Amino acid sequence: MASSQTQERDAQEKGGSNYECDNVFRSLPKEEGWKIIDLYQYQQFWYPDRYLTGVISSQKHFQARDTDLFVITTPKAGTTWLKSLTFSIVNRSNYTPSTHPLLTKNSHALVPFLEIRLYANNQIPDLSTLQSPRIFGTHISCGSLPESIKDLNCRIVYLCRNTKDTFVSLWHFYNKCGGGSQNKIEIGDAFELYCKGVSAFGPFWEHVLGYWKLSLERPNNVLFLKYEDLIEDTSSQLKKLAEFLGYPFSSEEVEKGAVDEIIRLCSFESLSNLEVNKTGKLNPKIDITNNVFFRKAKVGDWENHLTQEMVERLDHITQEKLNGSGLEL
Ligand code: PAP
Repeated sequence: MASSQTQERDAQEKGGSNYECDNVFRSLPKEEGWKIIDLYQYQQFWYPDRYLTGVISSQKHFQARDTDLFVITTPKAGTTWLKSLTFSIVNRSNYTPSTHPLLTKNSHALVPFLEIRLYANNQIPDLSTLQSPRIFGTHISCGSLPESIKDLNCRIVYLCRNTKDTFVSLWHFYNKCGGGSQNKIEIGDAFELYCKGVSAFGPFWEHVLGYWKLSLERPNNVLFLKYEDLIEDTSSQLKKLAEFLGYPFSSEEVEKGAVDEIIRLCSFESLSNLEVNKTGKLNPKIDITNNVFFRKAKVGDWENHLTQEMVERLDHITQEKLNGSGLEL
């Protein structure tokens, strides 16, 4: 049985003494298979216990501005990268290469998540003093976004990644964050849960499809990107992103190397070798260093981890789920 200290800590992480939230938790389906996190099913998606209160609190309290920009992803789609690129594009006139905030801060600190950071633990942050454009991140599913984001037609950049690499990256991530061996999850067990749609902010396919459909309905407000395209042709994807965000590169800037400079600064090699990303932490109270966000950054690493049977099964599910949508992953 959990000690009273553990219960108290769990309660605090979940937003604790708030009876309303405790009641919500009690009424929701729960999955414990990922070991390091318990997942609760809320509005058809699975949320890690410690972030669900942030989802609910942001739904209640977050008030968008029409100038806000949102970086939205499924976990492990390349969030850290896209946040770095977006922040760098929007703020490029404010910094020189030697004073750039990305040199000393992880992009999750510069582009905070609504549910994981700002509204976590039932906090209600005062975001009214932030200068526009404010840039926020979230993994919240399309249907559960705080309403004002869609009401105000805020600009959303959504990034997805092929199912197999996303799964492998997620599995590695939770094993790295897990600490002791008691929290390690076998790849086969993780795979079974993932195929059932039980993963953080999953089901993966429904998450992607929700934003894919929104991008078709509102092409001027939702830019749908793929990690593989970003890797293959970073330069043209970056220009497209800048255009969409309302910060296009002039030809003079391109000639002077502004695009290449951002690509270099935000590259995996550059970011992963910075001290802040090797030994720094987002939360000093939690023993997880920023290097968990940097592993291989390769397309097709799934080949090193998945059996033929797993590949066929995941491909089959992906095909079935995306059938008729016009989206290929
Ligand atoms: P998050 O959703 O939890 O924030 P996210 O940043 O999406 O995590 O996922 C990390 C993945 O992006 C890692 O992929 P891998 O496990 O297959 O290696 C990580 O290596 C990759 N990544 C991080 N930074 C970059 C970057 N600058 N360029 C390309 N890929 C990156």
